[in-house]
Amino acid sequence: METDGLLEGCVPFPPEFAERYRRKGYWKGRTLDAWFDEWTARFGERIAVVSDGERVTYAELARRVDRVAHSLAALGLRPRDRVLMQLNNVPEFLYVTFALLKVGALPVMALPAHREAEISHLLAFSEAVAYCAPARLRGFDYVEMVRGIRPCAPDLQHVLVTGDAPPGTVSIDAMIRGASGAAPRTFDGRRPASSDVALFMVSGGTTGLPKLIPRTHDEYAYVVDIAAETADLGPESVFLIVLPISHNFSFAAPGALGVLSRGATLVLAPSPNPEAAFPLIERERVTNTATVPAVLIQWLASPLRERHDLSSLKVIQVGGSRLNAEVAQRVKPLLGATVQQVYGMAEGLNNLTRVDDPEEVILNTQGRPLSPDDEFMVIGDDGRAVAPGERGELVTRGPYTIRGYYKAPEYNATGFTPDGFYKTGDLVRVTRSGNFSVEGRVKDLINRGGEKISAEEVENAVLRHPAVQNVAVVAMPHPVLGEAVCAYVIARPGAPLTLEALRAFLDRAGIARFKVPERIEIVERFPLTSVGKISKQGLRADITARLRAEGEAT
Ligand code: OOB
Repeated sequence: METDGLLEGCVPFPPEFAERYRRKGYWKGRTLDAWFDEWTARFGERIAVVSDGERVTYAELARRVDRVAHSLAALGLRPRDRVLMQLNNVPEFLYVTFALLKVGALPVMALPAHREAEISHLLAFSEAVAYCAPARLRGFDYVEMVRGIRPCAPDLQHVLVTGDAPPGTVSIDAMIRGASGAAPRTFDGRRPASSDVALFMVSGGTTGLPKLIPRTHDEYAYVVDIAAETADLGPESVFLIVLPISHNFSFAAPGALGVLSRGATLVLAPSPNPEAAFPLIERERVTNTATVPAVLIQWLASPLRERHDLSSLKVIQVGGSRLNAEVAQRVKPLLGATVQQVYGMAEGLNNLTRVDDPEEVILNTQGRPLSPDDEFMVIGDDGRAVAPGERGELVTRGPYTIRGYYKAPEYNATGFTPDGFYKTGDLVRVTRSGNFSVEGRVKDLINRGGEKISAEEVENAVLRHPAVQNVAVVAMPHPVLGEAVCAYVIARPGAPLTLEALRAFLDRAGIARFKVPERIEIVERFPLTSVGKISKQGLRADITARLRAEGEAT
């Protein structure tokens, strides 16, 4: 029996669109877990995942996923239960994710860097019944964190951990070994329909706290399939995951799902540093990977490049933030691989340059949409399409772009056009070759090396500091990350504030480290726009000028 309709709180595709996407064969009417079963049956003895020296075949992957799924069902997980996922790049991420899909429960993809502030919001907002994380990672105790925020998460019943499971938590390792005591059982509850939500991505957010992005089986499977096609993945491909696997780029553009759909091999790196990534590329003869520009710059600059054989690399996808053409140009000579620019978003639309595009396109543009039915417009301030080649905001709809965020009717009313186009908040230009050039944005966020930070969210946290009268958070230029966080603060009279004090305060408040300002400027007043709002443009110009002057001074 299938679940009825779409999960409450989600915005459906209008029937005429859904019908078209099915008729054209984009939506195949199959759930992700059913598709997973096809892969594992077909690719049985091939190597699916390599991690920390362990090699797991597709057949073994299927067995482990089954064991975890039985254990999850025995714990009482039901279809449509939400489960917050905060695992790092370990195979357990795949076991639990596919097991949840089998049970019909819905993973919510948080990032390992999220802390109390984000996790308590995500647990509460998604009404998660379970939370899944490493017990400890890089000196941070996730179990202790979740204990502290339990009062904010009334629905939370189970904490599932990798590594040594402290009392009161459930060991994922025991589930995998089939030692959790779970009796084999079929998942006899209602089965998800392919048109229903499969999982939630988390938005970087432009307003306050992160929003949830519901992705359905049909449309997610479609974009994974065409992304794998466009990235030219085949059974011989070896794909290295260096960015967090729960991010849409690593997971589905084509990412882990695309790799497994082709019978290829996934290699999981614990970190994107050259020290971790290069030996894996050499040992596993990695052919493909996906990075953000900040990581790529690090790779290009690393002396370790000379000490490892990276000649197996064929394609390096680069996305998440704007890649500078000068950097792009050094990739082929120094790393021997072709760049594939990826301009994507967790909300849907994926744009890629194609590996056989002319060099000019590969170096200078962020690619073009994947599906023939991706529709887009580039609009001006008046909401109308700009002249061809002019800059404007990109709005889009199509067979794998959401029609609304989860339980966010007010935001959805402004975040989408009346005819269902998602407003990306990105300023783009369509080049003569028909590709996008991403040239800025209208949304108020900072893109720190691909990590999206809502200015408003950081401002709200800074405002709680007793020495702060008012604050405006803006992006400042950064040579490697592209952008970093700068806070302009009007301090309360007689209350001095240092960067160190502010950072310590925000750490204690439990906001993710990557969002904490790297610089503060104490000012008397903010520049204002003609309508009297704080001029963020003015502040960005100010910090850019200050940094330039300091650079010249040294
Ligand atoms: C990816 O997804 P998100 O959801 O973390 O961030 C989306 C935003 C875009 O709206 C744009 O502002 C920016 O990130 N962005 C880029 C870019 N790729 C993403 N800006 C300039 N150049 C690029 N190549 O970041 C994401 C999702 C799937 C695949 C790749 C990236």
